[in-house]
Amino acid sequence: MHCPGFKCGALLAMTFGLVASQKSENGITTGKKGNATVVKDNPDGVGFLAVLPTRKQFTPTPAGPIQGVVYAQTNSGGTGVKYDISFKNLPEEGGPFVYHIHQKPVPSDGNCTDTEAHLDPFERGETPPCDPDLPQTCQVGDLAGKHGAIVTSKDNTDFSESYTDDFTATGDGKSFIGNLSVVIHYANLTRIACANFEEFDASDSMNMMSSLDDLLDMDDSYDYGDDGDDDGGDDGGDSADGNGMDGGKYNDTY
Ligand SMILES: *[C@@H]1O[C@H](CO)[C@@H](O)[C@H](O)[C@H]1NC(C)=O
Ligand SMILES: *[C@@H]1O[C@H](CO)[C@@H](O)[C@H](O)[C@H]1NC(C)=O
Ligand SMILES: *[C@@H]1O[C@H](CO)[C@@H](O)[C@H](O)[C@H]1NC(C)=O
Ligand SMILES: *[C@@H]1O[C@H](CO)[C@@H](O)[C@H](O)[C@H]1NC(C)=O
Ligand SMILES: [Cu+2]
Repeated sequence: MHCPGFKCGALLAMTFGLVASQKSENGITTGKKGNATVVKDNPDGVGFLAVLPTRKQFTPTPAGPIQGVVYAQTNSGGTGVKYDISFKNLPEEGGPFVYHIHQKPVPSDGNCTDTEAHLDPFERGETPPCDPDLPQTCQVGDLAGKHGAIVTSKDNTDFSESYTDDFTATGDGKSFIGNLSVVIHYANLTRIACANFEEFDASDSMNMMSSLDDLLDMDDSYDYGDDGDDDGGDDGGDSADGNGMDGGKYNDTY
């Protein structure tokens, strides 16, 4: 093809725009940077633990803070990451609850909004929702989308699950989770609670799922009964800035 330089540039930009579009020909939505890649070189023996704050949470829920851990460790053989998840005291209503790895850590004031959007290095975006049958087309951080949302009932407000996710990384790289955070949301996406991953070695002894209770016991300040029988609101008095976090104000869209 023959054309003056600046026109070729425009043509190239248009072509690139088309190639980089999120829709593939068969109607499957993928990231602007393609499908997520399977991470095969996760370093042996590396694990990260996120522990939800036991005394208060970003958006107060009627029964008091969700207690829980997400433990993420290199899967055997180095391909993918094994997740062991246990949440207790989820709200009875407002689900199915979703949870994700977000792209920023939680700041020291515990503000879940500041974790920003999901870990999404392939720029896949929010819509349409993740198809769990094609996890490589989903946002890397969309754990609930790929592995299932959380359903609770009056009789069961606990959740535990283990699975392997092939697309997250415990070593360096764009899908690295180690300095990031986990956020739990109501079905309407309001952020309820969040926690940072911290490096944690459980390879010696612990079975993470059975150690949740031990972990919570280790926190001497754990005493959620105090808040459980009040009006369910955040009683500003235990908030350092007296500013009380009112969940209704944070209608985040991630
Ligand atoms: C992404 O994966 C889907 C499902 O396997 C496939 O149809 C699509 O062509 C892939 N897209 C890219 C850009 O590799
Ligand atoms: C989101 O859902 C929760 C639980 O049902 C509710 O309390 C809250 O008001 C809802 N927020 C919005 C913005 O709809
Ligand atoms: C998180 O780690 C990645 C990879 O090491 C690095 O590129 C990124 O800057 C880190 N982000 C923060 C907020 O520390
Ligand atoms: C949390 O952070 C957001 C965004 O930075 C801010 O608008 C909001 O006021 C903060 N909430 C609290 C309770 O500090
Ligand atoms: Cu999220």
